[in-house]
Amino acid sequence: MIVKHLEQIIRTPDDVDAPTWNSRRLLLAKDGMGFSMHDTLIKAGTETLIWYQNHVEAVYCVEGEGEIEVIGGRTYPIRPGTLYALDGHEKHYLRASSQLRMICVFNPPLVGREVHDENGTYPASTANQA
Ligand code: 9YT
Repeated sequence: MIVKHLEQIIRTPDDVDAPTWNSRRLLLAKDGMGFSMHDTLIKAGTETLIWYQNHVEAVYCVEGEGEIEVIGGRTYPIRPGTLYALDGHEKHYLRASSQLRMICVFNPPLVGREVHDENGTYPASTANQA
C-alpha cells in the first residue's frame, strides 16, 4: 500500500514547474499503479497548447475557472467539479482565467520530470518505462 501527502512531493524532483503550470506528481510509473496521478496548478492568466499523442489523460478540476478549446472543435468552460477526459488524444488549448487546481491521471504513467515539447506533447520514449 502506498500512502503519501502532497507535502512530501513539494520541492522534490516530483514537483515539476513549467512556465504555465506546476505539476505535483503524486503517483508515477515507479509506483507501479499503471497510471500517474498529479495535483496540478495551472497558472492564472495563461494559455497552454497541449497534445498528448502518447497518453490518455483525465482531468478533474477542484479549484479555479478556465476553459478548454479543442482545436477544430468546441470550447468548454471549466469550474470546480468539471471533468474532461482526452480519450481521442485531442489537441487543445487550456486557459486559466484564475488559478486552476486539477487532479490529472495519465495512462501510460509519466515517469518523472516530463514537460511539454513544442507541440504540447510528452515523449513516447518515456511512456512505457516502469
Ligand atoms: C491539465 C494538464 O494537462 N495540464 C498540464 C500539466 C499536466 N497535466 C501534468 O503533467 O500534470
